[in-house]
Amino acid sequence: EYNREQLIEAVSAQMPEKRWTHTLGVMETAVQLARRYGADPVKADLAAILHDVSKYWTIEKMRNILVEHKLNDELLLHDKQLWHAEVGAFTAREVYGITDPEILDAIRYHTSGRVGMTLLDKVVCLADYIEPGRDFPGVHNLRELAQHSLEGALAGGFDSTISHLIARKQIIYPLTVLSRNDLIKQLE
Ligand code: DGI
Ligand code: FE
Ligand code: FE
Ligand code: FE
Repeated sequence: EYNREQLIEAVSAQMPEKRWTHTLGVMETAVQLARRYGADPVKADLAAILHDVSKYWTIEKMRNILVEHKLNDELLLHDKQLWHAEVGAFTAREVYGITDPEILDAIRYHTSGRVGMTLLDKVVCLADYIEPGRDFPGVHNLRELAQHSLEGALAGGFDSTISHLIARKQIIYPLTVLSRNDLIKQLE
């Protein structure tokens, strides 16, 4: 069993310093958003600590875990950038002993989102977009929007990802689009 300090030590050792700084930003922002919107800040903090734990693992290691443990195999047909979320949730459970399904799902869906995102899913996914170290076109606007609309800001985050992928002629994982559409519906 890992306490919070041990978890931080173990997770930070698996990524370059810059990615750990990003993780610290996601932790801070996720806790703030959780307080604002009524999610559990302790769960938000834990999900944030672990969300990118597998981000710098080799493609082979991630592929092996996805195949060997029969995790979402549709992911294997899509961009490797998507794999660390599913592998991260698996690792949080199997290596770090996280059993809370809400925390595991927030890690699992932090990149693609999903239809019917929980409050915790939204908080972690939005924190990943707007943490203080992020810099992409429109991020200032999203930070403002995040003060009063969780779904509005998150939909804006997905719009930015999708626009970026389209501009670069990349394949969009269908769940990313479904998640974005679901958030737009929630805003109507
Ligand atoms: O891990 P982070 O960089 O903090 O952020 P993330 O997990 O939200 O996104 C990781 C990468 O995944 C990012 O470069 C954008 C990419 N991505 C997100 N959705 C899709 C995607 N790539 C493809 N090809 N398709 C998607 O739907
Ligand atoms: Fe990520
Ligand atoms: Fe994200
Ligand atoms: Fe991240």
